[in-house]
Amino acid sequence: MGGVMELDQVALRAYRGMCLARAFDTKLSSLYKAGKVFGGVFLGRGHEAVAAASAVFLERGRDVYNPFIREMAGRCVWSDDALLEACRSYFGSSLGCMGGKDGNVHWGQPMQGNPAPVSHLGAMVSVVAGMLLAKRLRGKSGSVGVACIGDGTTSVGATHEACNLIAVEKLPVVVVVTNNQYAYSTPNSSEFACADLADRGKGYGMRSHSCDGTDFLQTLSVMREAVRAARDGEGPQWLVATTLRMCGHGEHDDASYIPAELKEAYAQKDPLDVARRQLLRKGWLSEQEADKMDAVARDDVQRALAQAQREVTPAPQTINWNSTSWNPEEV
Ligand SMILES: Cc1ncc(C[n+]2csc(CCOP(=O)(O)OP(=O)(O)O)c2C)c(N)n1
Ligand SMILES: [Mg+2]
Repeated sequence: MGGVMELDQVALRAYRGMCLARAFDTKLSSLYKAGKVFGGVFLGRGHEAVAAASAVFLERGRDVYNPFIREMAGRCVWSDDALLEACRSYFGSSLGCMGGKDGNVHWGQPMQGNPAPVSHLGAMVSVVAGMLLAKRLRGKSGSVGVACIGDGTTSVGATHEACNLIAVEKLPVVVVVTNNQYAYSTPNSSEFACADLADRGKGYGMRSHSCDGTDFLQTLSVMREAVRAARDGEGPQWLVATTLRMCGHGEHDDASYIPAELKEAYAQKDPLDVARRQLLRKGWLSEQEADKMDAVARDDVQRALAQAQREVTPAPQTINWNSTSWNPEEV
């Protein structure tokens, strides 16, 4: 999909996903603070450019996309029903793809190539590897898998085992590492001792890419090359995008451990603002169109939330507690 689209169309698709995600995050945060959401709320503020880029070069049905907790922008790019599915998950609609049994971000549609993420950091990287290996064994070629992880997740044993397997098997996987400089409250300096996370990919034998995750067009261009290389059979790719989580780990966390100067520096380069400026400068979007896109995104969020909240919640006595049935032979 992304491969045959012109860069202006790709960029607009990605930016629309970013607007939807930001509008969703803003609304969800206020609902959480008003006590209207049960359980945790996890946002992707500051991650929108890399999240949108991680999905925009993929095709639902052919490729494998594994977002994690901060990839709402990527989910919105990947599928048109993402907003409604996210609302259904948070508000427990039994019509959602998880039957209303999740509660926040662990939803997916494996039949479309989007396995539902589990909480255990790093565990999904091997799932993406397995799905790509299965495609290879069935003689299917041309598919790419994207596994989204964080800086902290690069230090988990499960990540290491999966990345080693991906590299040894030369699977067409792009491991997208969003380095938001913290794993919960632990800063990079206490997470790893190597100079640059990009070196970890080289250590596995993957080609390594780096970008400034607040720079929308740079992130798109680096991601495009990584996905192209994986799709063209050049082997696995490792991509590190640096940004800052412009919120707490979840909305229960005030992120007071992030120095004020760092927060201020990143507030000046909010990925949404940077993307808008870049699109205006390129002439791919006018001020009016950008404002309209924002307004439409806010309306879409209101509508999806209203619909999900009207839908019936599961009845614990009668529902089927097995996970949604799916046929791994068809994935
Ligand atoms: C194996 C495992 N250990 C610990 C946790 C608890 N935990 C959830 S998210 C998180 C931080 C993840 O940091 P990072 O990978 O940098 O992603 P970010 O939240 O910064 O986007 C931790 C420690 C977990 N879910 N799984
Ligand atoms: Mg992190």
